[in-house]
Amino acid sequence: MTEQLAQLTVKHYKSDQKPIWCPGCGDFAVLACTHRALTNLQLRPENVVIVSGIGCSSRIPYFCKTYGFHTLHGRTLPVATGVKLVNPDLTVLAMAGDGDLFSIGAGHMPHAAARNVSITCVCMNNQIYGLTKGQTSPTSVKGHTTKSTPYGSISQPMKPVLLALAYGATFVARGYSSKTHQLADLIAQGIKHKGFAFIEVNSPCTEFNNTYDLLDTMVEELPKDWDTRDRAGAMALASTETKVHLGLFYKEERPAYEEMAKAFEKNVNAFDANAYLARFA
Ligand SMILES: Cc1ncc(C[n+]2csc(CCOP(=O)(O)OP(=O)(O)O)c2C)c(N)n1
Ligand code: SF4
Repeated sequence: MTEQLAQLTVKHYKSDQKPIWCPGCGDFAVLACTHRALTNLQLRPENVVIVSGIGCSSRIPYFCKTYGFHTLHGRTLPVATGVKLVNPDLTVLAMAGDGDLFSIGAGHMPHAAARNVSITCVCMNNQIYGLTKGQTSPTSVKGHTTKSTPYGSISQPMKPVLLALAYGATFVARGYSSKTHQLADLIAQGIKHKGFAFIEVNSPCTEFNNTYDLLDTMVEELPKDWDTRDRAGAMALASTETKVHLGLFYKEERPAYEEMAKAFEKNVNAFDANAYLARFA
């Protein structure tokens, strides 16, 4: 007789740790939406791993009653990739800040996306380094004045959605902490997606870069008839947009890395190392 599993509710995914973010921090909404997405998908908490780096946003695993891995600054994606490859049955989320993913960890995004490992990567973009008290990050706007750029940032801001598309991610979306229904839905879609799913979330830092009022005037839904199969069109929009478009930019079905690696396993097991090395003797 198959055991009937109890219906899971949000409380099954919430840990007993109280988030210690500042009041109004956008990351509260990302956490709530993650709980909601997992609940909507009825994923068993013991089959979910949330991997993070270092940063305010990277505290997320503490507040989830799933498995969690608070790793090193910038190393979110390689650790998440390892977890997924060792046990492809697990649902793996990689959740980190814009600094973690696009400064010190920037070398990992292209590989995770090109390989198409089934990881849901959520970038909590507050356009600042929150944890270290508000320095300029790779996504800070030009002219942004912080302790690290007292005369204003002179760099062009990186565009996470554009980069994810250019790197070959097969699911690319953007949400906003103030639009929680949409955000929970995008995270759930990302989890269901086979392959690398990237979701940029505009998640304001109320302490060092409170952009809620500005974002409220800038966000706009992608057009209803938006073609989510058009990578070039999505890249054109992401590189030229003056609004902050929300929704699913792009989605494509492509074999996932963990599946391809599995198919390769039998060759590895049949591999005769001695015979191979003898060829070079
Ligand atoms: C190897 C290493 N370099 C630098 C730091 C210092 N550091 C900790 S968090 C952080 C940046 C945080 O910004 P972000 O990743 O955007 O996350 P947020 O705090 O804004 O959520 C930095 C530079 C570190 N912990 N480890
Ligand atoms: S410093 Fe900013 S990012 Fe960090 S918890 Fe406070 S509001 Fe959130």
